Amino acid sequence: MGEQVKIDNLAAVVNEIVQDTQITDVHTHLYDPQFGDLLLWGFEELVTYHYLIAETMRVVELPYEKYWQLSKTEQAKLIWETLFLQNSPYSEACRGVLTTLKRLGLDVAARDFEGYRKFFATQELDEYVKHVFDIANLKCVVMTNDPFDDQERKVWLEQVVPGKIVPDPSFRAALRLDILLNSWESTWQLLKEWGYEVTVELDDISIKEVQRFLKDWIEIMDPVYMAVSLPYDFRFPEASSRSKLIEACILPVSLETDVPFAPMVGVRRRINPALQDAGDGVGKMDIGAIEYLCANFPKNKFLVTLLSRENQHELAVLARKFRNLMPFGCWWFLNNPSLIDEITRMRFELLGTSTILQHSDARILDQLIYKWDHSRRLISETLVDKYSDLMDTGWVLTKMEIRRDVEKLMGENLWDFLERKL
Ligand code: FIX
Ligand code: ZN
Repeated sequence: MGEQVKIDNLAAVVNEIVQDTQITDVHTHLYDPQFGDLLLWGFEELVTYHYLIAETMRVVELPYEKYWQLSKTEQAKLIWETLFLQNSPYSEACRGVLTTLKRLGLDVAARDFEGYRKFFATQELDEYVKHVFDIANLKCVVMTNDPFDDQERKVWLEQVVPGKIVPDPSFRAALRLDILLNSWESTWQLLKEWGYEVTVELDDISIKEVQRFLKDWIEIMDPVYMAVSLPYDFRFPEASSRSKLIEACILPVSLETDVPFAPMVGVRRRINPALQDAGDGVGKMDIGAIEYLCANFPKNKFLVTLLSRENQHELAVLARKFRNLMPFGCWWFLNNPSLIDEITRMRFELLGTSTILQHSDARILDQLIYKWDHSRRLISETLVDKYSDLMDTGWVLTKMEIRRDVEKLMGENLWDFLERKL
């Protein structure tokens, strides 16, 4: 039966296990350091995270275009002055910077902008990556890999394919397909340039050639999944190139290669274009599109996260109906303590242990430290409540069972889902 847990040390046991469990971070925008300056890291990158740009530009009078003309250091100083010194930095993105500094052993009370910059400037990147992974206690992170990004495509084709660099297994790939699926009317010409016999009309030959394009990049990247960010008004099926590409190319190749399809739905891209990456908004999607995919393609696997708070409840209910649907993460505008708490509780109550609770969405390496510090605390608190309710019924719980559950929730559910035969 294993060592039983008593109610009076439940919190300590759960917290120890949640802290000790290595995480698979299922969605990030990080890169293996061998990919060069695609990997963002360091104090100025931390402070100029697009979440903090949005928060700063709310309160300064500076015109947007003037902000973008500043140097990275000047941008960081403006954000630091505005959000951290002229206001208390308790927004989640501000707090995150300070948690990261604290976990790196720096004196947060000093408010020492120059001192923090100097600390990061003295780090040796490869050692520092290991240090960040150790602090955050990560098994691996999944990148976001876009074959349509010129700089990234060059690394894959000129360095990875010829074996000049061997990707670090701590950085797994995800084949990102926004450009293919959301802009086919222009993207088809790129594929043609690259030697794929496609036309904008997506005739039979084009369908086969897009499938070949997908399989070529799956061969190159060995992705954990194929992902796409889809707008809040995504519909499926519908009379559109995107719908045809998903049905005739993505889903058959996903089935053939056993690489799941990961629709991430709910963005309203660039509602304020002047804010660039910080200018995206959120919209509630019609969950019927996800339901149609799960119901009509029962052999396909779908990893799904949705951006609207209301959609996350609908997604959890849908996951109760379809074993080929694995919900993941508290994405973007949901990655805040109040909403992580609400969504995590709701998932425990509706899905038990059969979900992937969180991803970091880290764009900057150092963010792994705070995003996982904050989420682990919330997951631990929520689990203590759930186990306490369970023990209140007279159920006897062992430490081994808690460890088993936490390992599933923090990553094993992904790997099991990938292996599962539907
Ligand atoms: O589409 C995505 O992967 C989003 O996560 C990003 O576009 C977004 O800017 C982000 O980084 C949110 O955390
Ligand atoms: Zn993302």
